[in-house]
Amino acid sequence: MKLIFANRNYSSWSLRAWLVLRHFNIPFDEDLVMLSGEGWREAIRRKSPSGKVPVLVDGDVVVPETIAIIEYLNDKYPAKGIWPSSRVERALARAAAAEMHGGFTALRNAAPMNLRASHPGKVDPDEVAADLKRIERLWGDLLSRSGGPYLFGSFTAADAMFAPVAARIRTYGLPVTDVAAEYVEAIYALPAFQDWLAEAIKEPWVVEDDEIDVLIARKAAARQA
Ligand SMILES: N[C@@H](CCC(=O)N[C@@H](CS)C(=O)NCC(=O)O)C(=O)O
Repeated sequence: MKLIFANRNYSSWSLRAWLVLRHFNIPFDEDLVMLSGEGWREAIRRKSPSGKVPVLVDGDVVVPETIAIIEYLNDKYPAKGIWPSSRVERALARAAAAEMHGGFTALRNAAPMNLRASHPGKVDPDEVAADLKRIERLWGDLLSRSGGPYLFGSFTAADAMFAPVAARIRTYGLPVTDVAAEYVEAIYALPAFQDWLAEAIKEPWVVEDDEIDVLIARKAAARQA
């Protein structure tokens, strides 16, 4: 089995799928593609039917889309506990994952994942306030239900889905409740997350579209135009 994924520093969707594979000790090979450089989009399109990563390749089976990858892994390794074991908790976990997949666009656009960076104060809190409020509520409800440290007690795919949000909160020093801040620390404490981070910070590549200083400069130029 092989996971095709992009720059560890920037690729939030790659991180999610990779965390599930690594945390649940599923053997896989890695195929790293770039999100920058000459012809990068075409290079991804040659490997990915959707033109996006991550993509899981298992023999003849080619699975794009993070949620589909997680479900494929859950079907293939039902004993691993990728989703919570109870039906009710599985429903809540899948709902949280779906909400993450389809939403929080203000946060995702205003605060791109950039693991090696530290940019406190560079994201306008008003731009992300509504998304953060919902995330705090969602995390708070699930953590008080489970007792933590992860959303359903032990780490599941729902946590993998939110790991990039935890990283954004840390990188941009976003103001969150103590409960949410503690959950961010729990994500950072996960050995699989630390493994990814250790490689991410070594990467030399810069993706300008995901650099907050570039985005701030572009906004200022647009205002002046
Ligand atoms: N809906 C996709 C989103 C994947 C995605 O947007 N991946 C980004 C990298 S984090 C990508 O491939 N971008 C390349 C592009 O948009 O051309 C999923 O759930 O996996």
